[in-house]
Amino acid sequence: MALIGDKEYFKGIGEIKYEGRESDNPLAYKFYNPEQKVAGKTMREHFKFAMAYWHTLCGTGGDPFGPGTKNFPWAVSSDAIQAAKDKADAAFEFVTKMGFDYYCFHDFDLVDEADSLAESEKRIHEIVEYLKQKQEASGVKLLWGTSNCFSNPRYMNGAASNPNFDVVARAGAQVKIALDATIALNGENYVFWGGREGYMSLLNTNMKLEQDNIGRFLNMAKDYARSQGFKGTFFIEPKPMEPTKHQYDFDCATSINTIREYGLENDFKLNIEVNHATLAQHTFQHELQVAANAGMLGSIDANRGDYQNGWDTDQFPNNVLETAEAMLVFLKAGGLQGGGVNFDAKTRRNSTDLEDIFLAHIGGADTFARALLLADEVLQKSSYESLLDKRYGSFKSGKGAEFVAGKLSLNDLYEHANTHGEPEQISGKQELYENIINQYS
Ligand code: XUL
Ligand code: CO
Repeated sequence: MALIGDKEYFKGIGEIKYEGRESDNPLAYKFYNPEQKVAGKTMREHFKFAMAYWHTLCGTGGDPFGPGTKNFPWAVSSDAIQAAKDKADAAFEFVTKMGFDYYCFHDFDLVDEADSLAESEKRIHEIVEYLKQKQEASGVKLLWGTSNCFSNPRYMNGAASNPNFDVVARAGAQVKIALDATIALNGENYVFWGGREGYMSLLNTNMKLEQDNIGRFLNMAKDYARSQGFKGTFFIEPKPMEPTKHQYDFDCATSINTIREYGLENDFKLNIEVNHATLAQHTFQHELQVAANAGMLGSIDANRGDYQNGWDTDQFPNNVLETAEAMLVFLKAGGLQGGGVNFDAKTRRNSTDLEDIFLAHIGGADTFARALLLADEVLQKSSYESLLDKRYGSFKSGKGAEFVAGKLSLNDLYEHANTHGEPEQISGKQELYENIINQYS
């Protein structure tokens, strides 16, 4: 492989190809066929699959009960820049071998943060120059960049929502540098996930000031990026909790309110993560639908949670039927606006072979592909759409249509109810809808 640099980290693994569901090759796609057209677009275009730098290259499997278990061969140099370059080599080898077109990063996934802001900025500049070359050589692109304003202890009380202005300013400097990096790498979007933007106790919190400060901060970031020629979309990534108890960007509905309240609706959309939806007690498809209704279905962080526990396990997607319900929303909304499907997911702590990272991403891509095919078949071939249409048929004509057109008053409803007697009992037919999904699986 000429494109991947001098060293090869994933030895013995070549390009992952589509071989179809009859294939027994674990290192092949069974359903993700990048050039196959579904509903007018290739799968590659629909999904814009991306690798997440943090899980795939940085996360060695540490948890509160023990250290990391994964010995990444790119994480050996004690020189920060050399280590960053090795990691970049591994990243581009991986993305290229997967046949993906995109990657995503936090600033300090790329290179370790230094002791001072100035030195950190220097390091980021250096690695960005290197990444530019890697992008050019491989054709791999940056789906989105972001800044990690949650790991460093200085952000323990928040970043943009910190009660201390000095910390807010420090977060601003970090976002400026991350925006510069994203723009230099032709990043297509920029993400804000507010892991520490929220509170642990209302007793010590001025919620109104903190939220207004976030609004000011996001506007500043947007204005700066636009002044530097950034044409992409900004995404807020909702999450209800973890690490903070009450995160301000709780779910899509809350985040849409933030976007509208602070006048950001022309520039911001949502990046929706499966496990964040479930932590908010919603389904993923619910969150996609809320975003789509607001014209803000921007991007997806693909993963899944675990039904038996209540935290962000970030497992790779593997539930076809659930993902198919999400793909119904996805297709009916006309896909994503600007974003793609980023695997914000990690292999388990005891999955220690480098090959496991490939198997995990193959499984995730196949789950989305199979779900897309299923959803498309349901829309094309089944009675699903006509059933749904019929369910709301009463709004198509007569008084129902006048109601939708805004032509009725409450008195008109009163008159209608008085002349029509007890409404007919009409079944919701949920089981029939569920059976239709199953039929095409
Ligand atoms: C955390 C999470 C983040 C964001 C980017 O749960 O999803 O990795 O995607 O900061
Ligand atoms: Co995420």
